[in-house]
Amino acid sequence: MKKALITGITGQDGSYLADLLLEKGYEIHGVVRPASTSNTGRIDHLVHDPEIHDVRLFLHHADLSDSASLARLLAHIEPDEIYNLAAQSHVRTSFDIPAYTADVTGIGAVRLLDALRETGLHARFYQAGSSEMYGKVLEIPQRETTPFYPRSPYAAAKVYAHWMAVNYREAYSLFVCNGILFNHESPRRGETFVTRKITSAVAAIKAGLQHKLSLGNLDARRDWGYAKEYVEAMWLMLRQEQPDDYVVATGEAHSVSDFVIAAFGHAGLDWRSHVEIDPRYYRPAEVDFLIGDAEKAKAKLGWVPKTTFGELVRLMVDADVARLDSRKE
Ligand code: NAP
Ligand code: G4F
Repeated sequence: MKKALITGITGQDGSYLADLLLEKGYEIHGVVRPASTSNTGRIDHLVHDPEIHDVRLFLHHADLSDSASLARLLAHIEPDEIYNLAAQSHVRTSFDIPAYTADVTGIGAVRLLDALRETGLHARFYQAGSSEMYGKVLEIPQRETTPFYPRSPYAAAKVYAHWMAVNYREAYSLFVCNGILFNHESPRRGETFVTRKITSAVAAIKAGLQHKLSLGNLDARRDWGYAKEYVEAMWLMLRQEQPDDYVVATGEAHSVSDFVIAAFGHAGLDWRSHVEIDPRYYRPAEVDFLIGDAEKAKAKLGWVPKTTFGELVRLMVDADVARLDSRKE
């Protein structure tokens, strides 16, 4: 049985990746950062399954800011594959806590890479890179060869982690892949990211629990895909003969206002009666337009996106409506 270590297992992607790898027969080791309240909501369906928890899923306390905890874990688990998904992943927040973001999102990746090098294990390593690294884009669409131009402390930290991953691959012949993933969303998306903020508000407005939704820049355009499909691309990268870097994207861009219109429309609501602009949600520097070219992932990994933008919006709204309905029962 293959062993995988997942940092960020309590996040959106980590939870879907755990589902996928369990289906594929892996033994999973998840890094959970110690917290005073439970942070395992997205993996509770696994934690509460007695045939999975402590049988094929093991959770360990560690933190990307603590090298010793990471080294100890690697030596103890001896994983075959490592997926580094943990990060301070909120772009707006990174302007408020830039040094913390650099420490966790940037140097955290190096701590884990260096723990791998020190232990002498031959584990394959996935580093969660981001389309935010393209920032003020230098090419349309963005592909693996497009130069980076980060526009936030988060994006700068990810660029550092990306190049350190390349460096550890070249300097120490480690099997390290960078996935450059464009925005991907789901019902498990954190509620402060714009898509989930919109769909959870639509559900609350429909239920009569909320009236207004405050948003920032409605003109920003993103290449939005479905998270459940994107974690499969991570796994496929580690199946290749040679380590490499891949863009994962749909190749379609939509504005925040497109998302608003589709989400309110699906619920039969008029968005103009509910949405207001609050400059608090503007960013000191914005990324206006991201659109990816995932031809390399298609050609080498056989990965293609399946869920359309419209389907994604609808499945997220439906999930939030169902969640509120189940609370009423
Ligand atoms: P997410 O939902 O915000 O999950 C982040 C995870 O990192 C959580 O499990 C969080 O734990 C953990 N974490 C935060 N700080 C940590 C620390 N100091 N030590 C250990 N764990 C820590 O993010 P996501 O959307 O799943 O994204 C996964 C990765 O892909 C992130 O690296 C993100 O930056 C990157 N990415 C995401 C997207 C996207 O569109 N979703 C696109 C490109 C790249 P808690 O649960 O305790 O907070
Ligand atoms: O949903 P967002 O916060 O995602 P953002 O900044 O694109 O970052 C996400 O995707 C990246 C991949 O490119 C990841 F690397 C990163 O970890 C994260 O998962 O914002 C999307 C857009 C922005 O242009 C923002 O200005 O929506 C705009 N926006 C408008 N109103 C808002 C809001 N964003 C948020 N979070 N909240 C608003 O009220």
